[in-house]
Amino acid sequence: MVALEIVDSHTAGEPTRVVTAGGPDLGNGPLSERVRRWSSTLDHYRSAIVNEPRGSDVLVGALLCEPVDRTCAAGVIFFNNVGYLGMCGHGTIGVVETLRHLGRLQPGTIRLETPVGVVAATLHPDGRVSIENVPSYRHHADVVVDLPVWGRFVGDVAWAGNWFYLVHTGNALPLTLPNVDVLTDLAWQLRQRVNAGGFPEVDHVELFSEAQDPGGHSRNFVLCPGKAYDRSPCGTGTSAKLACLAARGDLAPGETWVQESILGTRFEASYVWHDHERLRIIPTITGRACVNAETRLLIDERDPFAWGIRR
Ligand code: PYC
Repeated sequence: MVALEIVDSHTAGEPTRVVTAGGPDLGNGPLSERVRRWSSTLDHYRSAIVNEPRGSDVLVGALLCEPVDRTCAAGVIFFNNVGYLGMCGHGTIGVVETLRHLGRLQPGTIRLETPVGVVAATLHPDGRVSIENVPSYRHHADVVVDLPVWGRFVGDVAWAGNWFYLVHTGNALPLTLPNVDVLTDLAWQLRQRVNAGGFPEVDHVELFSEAQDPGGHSRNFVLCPGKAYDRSPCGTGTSAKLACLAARGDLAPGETWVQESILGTRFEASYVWHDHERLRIIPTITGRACVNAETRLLIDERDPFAWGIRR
């Protein structure tokens, strides 16, 4: 019998399952190497933790591990229903709230090592968490996608710890829960076309409209790699949005951007230049997570779905 200690939380509606003990032994090499090892030989652990029957398509897992960089409080590897994420903004906020819940963290700033670089996370005295993401940039502007029935879309490809195709779809198709099926279908078609059109690395699609609530700057719908949509405004997605705004000169450094999710939950975001000449930014995303479960997952080899239902 394998037992894993976990803490569940949600950040602005999007769930995170932090594995605090009992996860796979990935050695102590660079985190990117540990991900390769996990995905090639121990992937069943990923599926057991986040997939049904213990989890669901929307759940993002976070494995806490020893960092290589000793200035970091911990290493963290994020994963989902189909694979592994470079970084995860809502997940990092969930990790910080989890560490606070476990009594391992006081207000202040820590560094966390991820497979794509070190991020800083600040727990504020009021419980909000700000994360300073990895350097982010617009990779390609004005990528045109023509879809049957839908017509033409023009969007940007950007990196912010994950790869995104970002496109303003306007208010004609409201980014609201009753439209989730059609939004998912549209975003999936866009992803396939963008992948086929020279950007095979893009695995997140982010649709934008005007904000629906006062004080918001934009609303988004983010489709994740395993076809689940992000209930939060997506930390890396908001970072990618800032990189595109910065590259266009549409948002100044230090200016606050309020990003609404499809649920209407919000992240506040801003950036500083990392490399002005190359239009690379360091985004900061602020949000709040709530812990909602603390338990042990049991993996019994006699269970036909011990290692999860895998696609
Ligand atoms: O918040 O960065 C994020 C994220 C990525 C996928 C789901 N959430």
